[in-house]
Amino acid sequence: MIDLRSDTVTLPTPEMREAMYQAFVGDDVFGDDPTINNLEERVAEILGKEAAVYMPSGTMTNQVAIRTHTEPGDEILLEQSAHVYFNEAGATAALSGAICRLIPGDRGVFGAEDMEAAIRPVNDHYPRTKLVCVENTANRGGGKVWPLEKLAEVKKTAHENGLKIHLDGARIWNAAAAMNIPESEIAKHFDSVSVCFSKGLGAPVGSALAGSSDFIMEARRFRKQFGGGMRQAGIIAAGALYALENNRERLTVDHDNAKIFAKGLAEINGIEINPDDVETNIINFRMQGMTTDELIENLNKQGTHVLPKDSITIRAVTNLMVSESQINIALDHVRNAMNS
Ligand code: TLP
Repeated sequence: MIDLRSDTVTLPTPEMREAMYQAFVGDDVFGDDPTINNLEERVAEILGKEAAVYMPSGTMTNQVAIRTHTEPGDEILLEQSAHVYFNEAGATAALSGAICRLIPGDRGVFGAEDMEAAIRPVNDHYPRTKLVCVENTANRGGGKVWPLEKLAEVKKTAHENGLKIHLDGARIWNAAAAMNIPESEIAKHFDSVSVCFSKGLGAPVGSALAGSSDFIMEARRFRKQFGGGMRQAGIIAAGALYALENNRERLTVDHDNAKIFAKGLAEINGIEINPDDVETNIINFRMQGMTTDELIENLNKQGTHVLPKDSITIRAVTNLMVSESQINIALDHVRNAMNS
């Protein structure tokens, strides 16, 4: 099976399992888990932040960040395809009572002017704009990487207008690998940063939220309120720590495989894709003469698995379980399907 549905499908390797087996653990709600403490310190160090807190999922780190930055009735600004808005089950409304205002963007990336235009003036009738969220890489944008100058402009405009700025950095590792820069060069543009270990890095569970010590102290309170306080979770944090130390550099392999897949797809009759749009490990493509459901079913039968992004677009995600030779087999499967 060639599983390109997501980079969340990766399974722990024997070495990662060994690290998890060996992990020292304790009750993390009392701050007693040495493995989680190590992980949190290491994440803060890598991102150049004062502190970090471990949580079960990227949805939780994003939503705890939003709850910590806002009060019910406040407004947050995000690009129209943001995961926080699109894929988190309405959590912003349900858990923070915050409303989302969507900014137009190009594959997940927006400009400071469009963001500034969406900030509400002070007026009793309006919600208070409190927070802007950025996603890097942009998932629904096909893994697009934010240029650093754009991040700097958005941060400057947000801070000039009294807004906080949060990064959904589920795939910050891919963005940093693609640009060949340390993650802290991206994270420095944000007040809070959410990162995931269970996507491209290949750990089985977990995410972290990083920021100032005061912010993280407050976020720990909301993690507890949202039910995210875990006990001897060093078992899973050890997988995350292993992933952090061993699987960041190899992400360029996934990016190279994504390019090979995109270029191969572009040569297949009926497939629409611009390989230049593929900057990291996510490949979005469309096709003619076949619906997404028909193509997915045909590929499933041949042993390649992808997901629909929407009713006309397919998403494939390269990951550490898929080799270059399997990418070439997956291309054969698409070719067979389009010729059937
Ligand atoms: N993304 C998943 C699905 O939810 C779509 C995927 O397969 O890509 N931020 C971003 C940018 C994400 O892509 C995801 C997961 C999350 C947050 C949420 O992470 P989890 O699944 O750990 O809650």
